[in-house]
Amino acid sequence: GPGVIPTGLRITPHDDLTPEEKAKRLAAYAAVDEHVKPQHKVIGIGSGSTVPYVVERLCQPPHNNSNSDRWYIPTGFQSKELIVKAGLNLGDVDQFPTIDVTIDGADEVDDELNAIKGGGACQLREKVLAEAATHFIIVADSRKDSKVLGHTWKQGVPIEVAPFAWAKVFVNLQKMGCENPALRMGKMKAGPVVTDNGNFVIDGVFSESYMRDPAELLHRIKMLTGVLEVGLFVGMAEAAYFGYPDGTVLAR
Ligand code: ABF
Repeated sequence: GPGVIPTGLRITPHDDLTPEEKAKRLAAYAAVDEHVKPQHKVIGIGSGSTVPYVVERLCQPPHNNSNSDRWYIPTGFQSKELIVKAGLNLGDVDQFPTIDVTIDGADEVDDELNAIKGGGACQLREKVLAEAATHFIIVADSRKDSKVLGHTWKQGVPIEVAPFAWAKVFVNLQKMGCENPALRMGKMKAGPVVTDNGNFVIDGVFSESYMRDPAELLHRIKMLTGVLEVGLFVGMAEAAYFGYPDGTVLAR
Protein backbone atom coordinates (compact mmCIF):
# COMPACT_ATOMS: atom_id res chain seq x y z
CA GLY A 1 0.00 0.00 0.00
CA PRO A 2 0.97 3.66 -0.18
CA GLY A 3 3.58 4.91 2.24
CA VAL A 4 5.32 8.17 2.85
CA ILE A 5 9.08 7.95 2.68
CA PRO A 6 11.05 10.55 4.61
CA THR A 7 13.76 11.26 2.09
CA GLY A 8 16.28 12.70 4.50
CA LEU A 9 17.56 14.87 1.69
CA ARG A 10 18.73 18.37 2.38
CA ILE A 11 17.31 20.87 -0.07
CA THR A 12 20.33 23.13 -0.05
CA PRO A 13 22.04 23.08 -3.45
CA HIS A 14 19.36 25.04 -5.30
CA ASP A 15 17.45 27.18 -2.84
CA ASP A 16 15.82 29.06 -5.68
CA LEU A 17 13.76 26.04 -6.81
CA THR A 18 9.99 26.43 -6.68
CA PRO A 19 8.08 23.99 -4.45
CA GLU A 20 7.04 22.05 -7.59
CA GLU A 21 10.64 21.76 -8.75
CA LYS A 22 11.75 20.66 -5.30
CA ALA A 23 9.01 18.05 -5.33
CA LYS A 24 10.19 16.71 -8.68
CA ARG A 25 13.74 16.57 -7.45
CA LEU A 26 12.74 14.69 -4.29
CA ALA A 27 10.86 12.10 -6.32
CA ALA A 28 13.73 11.67 -8.75
CA TYR A 29 16.35 11.33 -6.01
CA ALA A 30 14.22 8.82 -4.08
CA ALA A 31 13.67 6.68 -7.18
CA VAL A 32 17.37 6.62 -8.08
CA ASP A 33 18.41 5.85 -4.51
CA GLU A 34 15.92 3.01 -4.24
CA HIS A 35 16.18 1.38 -7.65
CA VAL A 36 19.60 2.01 -9.18
CA LYS A 37 22.11 -0.51 -7.85
CA PRO A 38 25.89 -0.53 -8.38
CA GLN A 39 25.59 -3.71 -10.48
CA HIS A 40 23.20 -2.04 -12.96
CA LYS A 41 25.10 -1.39 -16.16
CA VAL A 42 22.37 -0.11 -18.50
CA ILE A 43 19.99 2.67 -17.43
CA GLY A 44 17.10 4.12 -19.47
CA ILE A 45 16.64 7.86 -19.11
CA GLY A 46 13.15 9.21 -19.82
CA SER A 47 11.79 12.60 -20.83
CA GLY A 48 10.14 15.56 -19.14
CA SER A 49 10.92 18.09 -16.48
CA THR A 50 11.50 15.59 -13.63
CA VAL A 51 14.15 13.58 -15.43
CA PRO A 52 16.97 16.15 -15.20
CA TYR A 53 16.96 15.48 -11.46
CA VAL A 54 17.33 11.76 -12.16
CA VAL A 55 20.49 12.46 -14.13
CA GLU A 56 21.66 14.90 -11.46
CA ARG A 57 21.37 12.20 -8.80
CA LEU A 58 23.12 9.62 -10.96
CA CYS A 59 26.09 11.99 -11.12
CA GLN A 60 26.34 12.21 -7.33
CA PRO A 61 27.95 9.74 -4.91
CA PRO A 62 27.57 6.85 -4.52
CA HIS A 63 25.88 6.42 -7.91
CA ASN A 64 28.61 8.12 -9.92
CA ASN A 65 31.12 5.44 -8.82
CA SER A 66 29.49 3.14 -11.38
CA ASN A 67 29.28 5.67 -14.22
CA SER A 68 32.49 4.81 -16.06
CA ASP A 69 31.29 1.32 -17.04
CA ARG A 70 27.58 2.08 -17.20
CA TRP A 71 25.57 2.97 -20.33
CA TYR A 72 22.69 5.40 -20.48
CA ILE A 73 19.94 5.06 -23.10
CA PRO A 74 17.79 8.12 -23.94
CA THR A 75 14.08 8.26 -24.86
CA GLY A 76 14.53 11.26 -27.11
CA PHE A 77 16.42 14.41 -27.93
CA GLN A 78 16.08 15.96 -24.48
CA SER A 79 17.38 12.96 -22.56
CA LYS A 80 20.16 12.47 -25.08
CA GLU A 81 21.27 16.03 -24.36
CA LEU A 82 21.07 15.41 -20.62
CA ILE A 83 23.24 12.29 -20.90
CA VAL A 84 25.81 13.94 -23.14
CA LYS A 85 26.03 17.13 -21.09
CA ALA A 86 26.49 15.13 -17.90
CA GLY A 87 29.43 13.35 -19.54
CA LEU A 88 27.77 9.93 -19.24
CA ASN A 89 28.20 7.05 -21.70
CA LEU A 90 25.49 7.39 -24.35
CA GLY A 91 24.09 4.14 -25.71
CA ASP A 92 21.21 3.09 -27.92
CA VAL A 93 18.57 0.45 -27.49
CA ASP A 94 19.83 -1.53 -30.47
CA GLN A 95 23.15 -1.94 -28.64
CA PHE A 96 21.42 -2.64 -25.34
CA PRO A 97 18.02 -4.23 -25.96
CA THR A 98 17.88 -5.23 -22.30
CA ILE A 99 17.97 -2.39 -19.79
CA ASP A 100 18.36 -2.81 -16.04
CA VAL A 101 16.26 0.17 -14.92
CA THR A 102 14.37 2.85 -16.85
CA ILE A 103 13.27 5.93 -14.92
CA ASP A 104 10.79 8.24 -16.64
CA GLY A 105 8.19 10.90 -15.95
CA ALA A 106 4.46 10.70 -16.67
CA ASP A 107 1.50 12.96 -17.32
CA GLU A 108 -0.83 11.05 -14.98
CA VAL A 109 -0.58 7.83 -12.97
CA ASP A 110 -3.54 5.89 -11.57
CA ASP A 111 -3.95 3.70 -8.48
CA GLU A 112 -2.66 0.63 -10.30
CA LEU A 113 0.39 2.46 -11.71
CA ASN A 114 -1.09 2.66 -15.19
CA ALA A 115 0.03 5.91 -16.79
CA ILE A 116 -0.71 8.42 -19.50
CA LYS A 117 2.53 9.48 -21.13
CA GLY A 118 3.41 11.35 -24.28
CA GLY A 119 2.59 14.94 -23.40
CA GLY A 120 6.15 15.49 -24.58
CA ALA A 121 5.56 13.42 -27.76
CA CYS A 122 8.15 10.77 -26.81
CA GLN A 123 5.77 7.91 -26.02
CA LEU A 124 7.03 5.44 -28.65
CA ARG A 125 10.64 5.55 -27.50
CA GLU A 126 9.54 5.80 -23.90
CA LYS A 127 7.50 2.63 -24.19
CA VAL A 128 10.31 0.78 -25.93
CA LEU A 129 12.66 1.68 -23.09
CA ALA A 130 10.03 0.85 -20.47
CA GLU A 131 9.39 -2.56 -22.01
CA ALA A 132 13.10 -3.26 -22.47
CA ALA A 133 13.73 -2.58 -18.80
CA THR A 134 13.74 -5.17 -16.05
CA HIS A 135 12.52 -2.40 -13.74
CA PHE A 136 10.43 0.53 -14.99
CA ILE A 137 10.04 3.34 -12.46
CA ILE A 138 7.97 6.54 -12.74
CA VAL A 139 8.93 9.84 -11.13
CA ALA A 140 6.60 12.83 -10.90
CA ASP A 141 5.29 15.56 -8.69
CA SER A 142 2.13 15.05 -6.65
CA ARG A 143 -0.11 16.63 -9.29
CA LYS A 144 0.29 13.53 -11.46
CA ASP A 145 -1.13 11.18 -8.83
CA SER A 146 -4.67 10.20 -9.82
CA LYS A 147 -7.40 7.66 -9.13
CA VAL A 148 -8.56 7.24 -12.72
CA LEU A 149 -6.64 8.26 -15.83
CA GLY A 150 -8.13 11.33 -17.47
CA HIS A 151 -9.06 13.02 -14.18
CA THR A 152 -6.12 15.42 -14.16
CA TRP A 153 -4.62 15.07 -17.65
CA LYS A 154 -7.33 16.65 -19.80
CA GLN A 155 -5.40 16.79 -23.07
CA GLY A 156 -6.24 13.22 -24.01
CA VAL A 157 -4.31 10.07 -24.82
CA PRO A 158 -1.27 10.84 -27.01
CA ILE A 159 -1.30 8.57 -30.05
CA GLU A 160 1.74 8.46 -32.36
CA VAL A 161 0.69 7.91 -35.98
CA ALA A 162 2.40 7.48 -39.32
CA PRO A 163 1.94 10.83 -41.11
CA PHE A 164 0.46 9.10 -44.17
CA ALA A 165 -2.32 7.56 -42.06
CA TRP A 166 -3.17 10.35 -39.63
CA ALA A 167 -6.53 11.39 -41.15
CA LYS A 168 -7.68 7.79 -41.41
CA VAL A 169 -6.78 7.15 -37.76
CA PHE A 170 -8.48 10.43 -36.80
CA VAL A 171 -11.75 9.18 -38.32
CA ASN A 172 -11.28 5.75 -36.71
CA LEU A 173 -10.95 7.45 -33.32
CA GLN A 174 -14.09 9.55 -33.88
CA LYS A 175 -16.03 6.40 -34.74
CA MET A 176 -14.74 4.76 -31.55
CA GLY A 177 -16.32 7.58 -29.54
CA CYS A 178 -13.27 9.73 -29.00
CA GLU A 179 -14.31 13.27 -28.09
CA ASN A 180 -12.63 15.79 -30.40
CA PRO A 181 -9.43 14.06 -31.44
CA ALA A 182 -6.80 16.67 -32.25
CA LEU A 183 -3.75 16.49 -34.46
CA ARG A 184 -1.11 18.02 -32.20
CA MET A 185 0.22 21.22 -33.73
CA GLY A 186 3.52 22.97 -33.12
CA LYS A 187 3.69 26.10 -30.99
CA MET A 188 3.26 28.42 -34.00
CA LYS A 189 0.38 26.28 -35.36
CA ALA A 190 2.16 26.28 -38.71
CA GLY A 191 2.24 22.50 -38.88
CA PRO A 192 1.93 19.34 -36.84
CA VAL A 193 4.37 18.35 -34.11
CA VAL A 194 6.83 15.84 -35.57
CA THR A 195 8.19 13.23 -33.16
CA ASP A 196 11.82 12.09 -32.90
CA ASN A 197 10.72 9.26 -35.20
CA GLY A 198 9.27 11.57 -37.87
CA ASN A 199 5.65 10.83 -36.97
CA PHE A 200 2.60 12.87 -35.92
CA VAL A 201 0.65 12.78 -32.65
CA ILE A 202 -3.12 12.74 -32.24
CA ASP A 203 -4.45 13.55 -28.77
CA GLY A 204 -7.69 11.75 -28.06
CA VAL A 205 -9.97 12.47 -25.13
CA PHE A 206 -12.06 9.45 -24.09
CA SER A 207 -14.91 9.32 -21.61
CA GLU A 208 -14.41 7.90 -18.13
CA SER A 209 -16.02 4.60 -19.11
CA TYR A 210 -13.16 4.06 -21.55
CA MET A 211 -10.50 5.37 -19.19
CA ARG A 212 -11.55 2.97 -16.45
CA ASP A 213 -10.28 0.09 -18.61
CA PRO A 214 -7.01 1.41 -20.03
CA ALA A 215 -5.87 -2.07 -21.15
CA GLU A 216 -8.90 -2.46 -23.40
CA LEU A 217 -8.62 1.10 -24.71
CA LEU A 218 -4.92 0.64 -25.44
CA HIS A 219 -5.65 -2.57 -27.32
CA ARG A 220 -8.40 -1.00 -29.42
CA ILE A 221 -6.37 2.05 -30.40
CA LYS A 222 -3.25 0.06 -31.11
CA MET A 223 -5.14 -2.19 -33.53
CA LEU A 224 -5.86 0.79 -35.81
CA THR A 225 -3.51 0.57 -38.77
CA GLY A 226 -1.17 3.54 -38.85
CA VAL A 227 -0.98 3.79 -35.06
CA LEU A 228 2.60 3.26 -33.97
CA GLU A 229 2.19 3.63 -30.24
CA VAL A 230 -0.29 4.78 -27.65
CA GLY A 231 0.61 6.83 -24.58
CA LEU A 232 -1.20 4.43 -22.25
CA PHE A 233 1.34 2.48 -20.19
CA VAL A 234 -0.66 -0.35 -18.69
CA GLY A 235 0.83 -2.72 -16.14
CA MET A 236 4.38 -1.62 -16.93
CA ALA A 237 5.54 0.39 -13.92
CA GLU A 238 6.92 -1.40 -10.91
CA ALA A 239 6.82 1.72 -8.74
CA ALA A 240 5.98 5.40 -8.91
CA TYR A 241 7.43 8.20 -6.79
CA PHE A 242 5.44 11.39 -6.27
CA GLY A 243 7.20 14.36 -4.74
CA TYR A 244 5.21 16.71 -2.50
CA PRO A 245 6.04 20.36 -1.93
CA ASP A 246 6.30 19.67 1.83
CA GLY A 247 9.40 17.56 1.21
CA THR A 248 7.88 14.11 1.41
CA VAL A 249 7.78 11.50 -1.31
CA LEU A 250 4.86 9.14 -1.75
CA ALA A 251 5.98 5.82 -3.17
CA ARG A 252 3.49 3.44 -4.73
C1 ABF B 1 7.57 12.37 -20.29
O1 ABF B 1 7.52 13.74 -20.02
C2 ABF B 1 6.28 12.10 -20.90
O2 ABF B 1 5.80 10.86 -21.12
C3 ABF B 1 5.36 13.01 -20.22
O3 ABF B 1 4.59 13.48 -21.26
C4 ABF B 1 6.21 14.11 -19.70
C5 ABF B 1 6.11 14.38 -18.25
O4 ABF B 1 6.92 15.47 -18.02
P1 ABF B 1 6.96 16.28 -16.69
O5 ABF B 1 7.77 15.44 -15.73
O6 ABF B 1 7.63 17.50 -17.13
O7 ABF B 1 5.56 16.53 -16.30
O8 ABF B 1 7.82 11.65 -19.16
